Amino acid sequence: MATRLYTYWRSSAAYRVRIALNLKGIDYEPVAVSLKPGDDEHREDAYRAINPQMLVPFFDDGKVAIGQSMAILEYVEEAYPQMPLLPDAEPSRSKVRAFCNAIACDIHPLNNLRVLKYLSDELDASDKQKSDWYAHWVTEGFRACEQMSVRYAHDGPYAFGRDITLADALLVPQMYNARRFKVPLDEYPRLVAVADACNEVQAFQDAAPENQPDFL
Ligand SMILES: N[C@@H](CCC(=O)N[C@@H](CS)C(=O)NCC(=O)O)C(=O)O
Repeated sequence: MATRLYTYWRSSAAYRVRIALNLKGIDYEPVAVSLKPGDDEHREDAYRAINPQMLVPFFDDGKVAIGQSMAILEYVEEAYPQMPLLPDAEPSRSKVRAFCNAIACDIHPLNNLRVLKYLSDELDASDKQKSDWYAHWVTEGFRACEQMSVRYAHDGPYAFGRDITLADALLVPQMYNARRFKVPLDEYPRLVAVADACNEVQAFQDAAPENQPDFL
C-alpha cells in the first residue's frame, strides 16, 4: 500500500508533515480533505471513520495509521531514519522538541480554524477581535522561539544552526500563517531569516501550500 497523507493545502499542521516527508524522501500519496467552509470534508462520516478527531493531517504507511502531526513526525523520525531531523545528542535533541512544542502546543491550538470559528459564532467576536487574538498568541510564542533560536545564529542558517531539524518544519508553516494573518514580524529577525533560508530548500518549496494539488 502506498503511504498516504490526508492533507489540506492550507493546513499548517499538514504542511509540517509534508516538509518532513519531503526532506526524508518518503514517497506519499496526498489525499485531499477540504477544510474550506461549506466543504467541511473533515467533518463527514467517511473521514471521521479514518480520523475520529476530524482534523488533518492523518498519516498511514500501511504499518501505522495516526493523526496528530507531532506523533506522526516522531514516528516518521523513528521508522525512517534517513536525513535525521532530531539532533543525535542532548541537550539539543530536547531543545528542538521544546521549540516544536512551543508552536504545536502553545500557538497553533489557540489559532486553529475551529477556535476562530467558535470566537465568532459562539462569542460574537468581531473580525478585529479575532485578528487581535490571533496576533497575541503568535507574538507570545514567537518571542520565545526567537530567543530559543538566536543562540544558534552563529552556527548556521536554520533554527538550531547548521542542520535542518523538526524545529524548521514547525516554524515555516507557522510563519506562513503569521504572514497570512498579517502579524507584524519585526520583532523576530532570526525567525524570519530562518524561514527564508528554509524556503530556499526544495523539500520546503514542494511542501508549500501553493504547490499542493488541491491548492485553490
Ligand atoms: N494538534 C493537531 C492539530 C491538527 C489541526 O488542528 N488541524 C487543523 C488544520 S491545521 C484542522 O484540521 N482543523 C479543522 C478544524 O479546526 O475544524 C496536529 O498537530 O495534528
